[in-house]
Amino acid sequence: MAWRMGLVVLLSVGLGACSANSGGDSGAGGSTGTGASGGTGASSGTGGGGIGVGGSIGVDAGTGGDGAVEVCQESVDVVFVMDVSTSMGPFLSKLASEIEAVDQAAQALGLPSPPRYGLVVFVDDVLFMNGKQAYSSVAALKADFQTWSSFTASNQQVAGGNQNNTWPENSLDALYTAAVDFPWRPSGTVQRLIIHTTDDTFWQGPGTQNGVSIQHNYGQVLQALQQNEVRLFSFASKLGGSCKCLDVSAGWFGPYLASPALPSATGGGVFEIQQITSGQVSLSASIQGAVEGSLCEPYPTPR
Ligand SMILES: [Ca+2]
Ligand SMILES: [Ca+2]
Repeated sequence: MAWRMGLVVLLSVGLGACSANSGGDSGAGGSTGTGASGGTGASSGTGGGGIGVGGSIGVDAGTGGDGAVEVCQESVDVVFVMDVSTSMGPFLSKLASEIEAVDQAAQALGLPSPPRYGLVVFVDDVLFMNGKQAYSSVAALKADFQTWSSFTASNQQVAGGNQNNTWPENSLDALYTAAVDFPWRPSGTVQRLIIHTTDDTFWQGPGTQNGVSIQHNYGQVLQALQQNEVRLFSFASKLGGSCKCLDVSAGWFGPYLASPALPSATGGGVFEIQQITSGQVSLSASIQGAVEGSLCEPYPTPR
């Protein structure tokens, strides 16, 4: 299965990535040798350069189409970043019921190591579940999805109390902590994905909103995703606010001010949450597509 998956990717742009990875690996190996024999600060500097050179050689070989067949194998880390405000109950219960199918589909790809999962929940405040660590089992992740699905009826902040009486939620701080604080495995061998949901717009930090400190702004979140090579897949809404008539698509479906949409700028994607909750589009198939479509793809160069 991994072979077939690898080939599909190689036909498009995967060869460059795979070659770059192997080039980078050998470059790193060589640099270790240089550092060991030289044993000076200058040698370490040379070694660092070697990694870069190795990577660029690999890319050249890939784009040159030398016909070499390499099978790229990558695993996947997925952090779910979920809006748990009142209207999100149906989406969360659907996710709870489909997460095992999502995991089984990922396992069936024959990845080098099993997928790992993390969970961040937010309203106006943010909570990184499971001590910011990967879950030890899909059953434990599912149990937390069910707990937070029930929580949505409370209309409270995730820390409890303080009713959520504002329409924007804190997607930005939630995405930031997921990008920066999750113990992602190395990006050369593992794709790093965030599956994010919200049905409204977001607070732009810094500031205080609904009694909660909002810390990060849009540009900081974009940078955190890019620096950590994390792809963002968002299940978001185009219309929101109290009337469900305001345009809340900015940042998810299109640019926010002068900055590109976070999903497209990070090599991810965006889905309309209403199509998921209405059953028009399969949630599990959408997440499977995000995983399979990301494997062995090079992370986009920030502009
Ligand atoms: Ca909301
Ligand atoms: Ca709010």
